Amino acid sequence: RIASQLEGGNDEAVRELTQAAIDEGVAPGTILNEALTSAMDRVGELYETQEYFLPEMMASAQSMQRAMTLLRPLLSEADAKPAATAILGTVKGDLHDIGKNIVGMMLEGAGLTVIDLGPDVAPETFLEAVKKHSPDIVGMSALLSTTQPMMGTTIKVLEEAGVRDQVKVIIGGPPTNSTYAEQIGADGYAPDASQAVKKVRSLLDL
Ligand code: B1M
Repeated sequence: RIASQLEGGNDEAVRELTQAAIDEGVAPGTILNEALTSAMDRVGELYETQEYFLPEMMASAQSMQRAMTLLRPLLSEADAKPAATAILGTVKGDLHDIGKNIVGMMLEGAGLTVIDLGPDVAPETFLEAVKKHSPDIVGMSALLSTTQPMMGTTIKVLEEAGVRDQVKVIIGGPPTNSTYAEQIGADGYAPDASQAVKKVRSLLDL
């Protein structure tokens, strides 16, 4: 029931059913993996087959986030370790953050811990965050052709600091593509949030 309400993006029902499951003693990790995460996978598939569009996907992702506020405090390390950690940001000079936020929601839906650095993130800020949080993934978004080169600059800064090999870097946003990702030495590109989840899973063997 939680999964089907999540697929429908029914915030209140997802929250109530999640609370009911917690009260009935269902393990938080079971609720996360068997109801919420699997439903978000299904939402990703529906988006890819164009049965769902952005509003539906965002509604489900928001329902997932609300359910996570109930579950997060209960998830002990043994019960459900986060699958991985991702740092996300829109590159320096670029204030567009709607797409990045959706990517963040979908990654959280897939069980990752997401540290969102916001829009207009300088290469040095990405670097500091990598040193501080030791993430598995660094995700960069750019919407402007004028800010897209910042992605390459950011990768160079990570390389120069000797931390590039500790993370996988993925990029996205309309001016980018897989050829560009290769050119700047990123590990992957995703055209949308659902593909971003797939790319992260394949890069990290999740
Ligand atoms: Co601006 N803007 N904007 N804008 N804006 C565009 C991007 C533009 C295409 C409009 C146009 O001219 N037709 C154009 C860019 C042209 C270009 O460079 N090629 C443009 C411009 C020029 C500008 C300004 C320069 C305008 C001006 O001031 N003269 C200015 C720049 C400000 C700055 O950043 N320094 C500007 C400002 C703004 C607003 C602030 C008003 C606002 C942003 C608000 C915000 O984000 N908080 C805005 C908006 C809303 C847009 C449009 C209308 C919509 C962008 C959007 O949110 N799309 C856009 C035109 C358009 O796209 N129709 C436009 C929805 C979003 C869900 O899609 O971001 O593509 P998207 O994200 C997708 C995928 O790309 C992918 O997954 C997401 C979800 O599926 N994805 C990733 C994105 N990041 C990813 C990261 C990944 C993986 C996948 O891995 C890490």
